[in-house]
Amino acid sequence: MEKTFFIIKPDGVRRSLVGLVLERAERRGFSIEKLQMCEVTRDMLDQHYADLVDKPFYHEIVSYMLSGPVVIGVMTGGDVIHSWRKMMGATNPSDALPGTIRGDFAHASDDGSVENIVHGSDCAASAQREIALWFD
Ligand code: IDP
Ligand code: MG
Repeated sequence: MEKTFFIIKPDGVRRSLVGLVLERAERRGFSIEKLQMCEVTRDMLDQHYADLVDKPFYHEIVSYMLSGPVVIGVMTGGDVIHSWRKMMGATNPSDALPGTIRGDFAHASDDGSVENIVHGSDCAASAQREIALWFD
């Protein structure tokens, strides 16, 4: 069965949206295979977002992702990688459609940060890499 890696980011935990996010996944028919609350370290974040560390906005990602505890997990199901990305919605909450997690529960910030509640692996190779990084 296909697996994807997800994070309920600090804003999701802070706003008590953990149950709601997991419920959406489970209602869709996906199974939560692993689930853990944790504090992200700078080192883990740099590895997780290795493709973004050189971006000018990376400091925004760091202060956002280190601003509080997160919930990390693995979920399984048919086409879960692509389907979970669709359920999350567009990266920028301004572009995220109603009906998606980001479109229903996030909005654009005015300080440059992009706080969007959830992460999901973007392809099979990322899912494999991220699951190994966070759970091995
Ligand atoms: P994704 O989470 O939809 O896959 P990515 O482009 O992989 O989007 O970016 C990772 C995360 O970095 C985003 O979810 C968001 O929190 C943050 N981010 C992306 N672009 C920007 C930006 O331009 N400014 C600030 N933060 C950003
Ligand atoms: Mg991404």
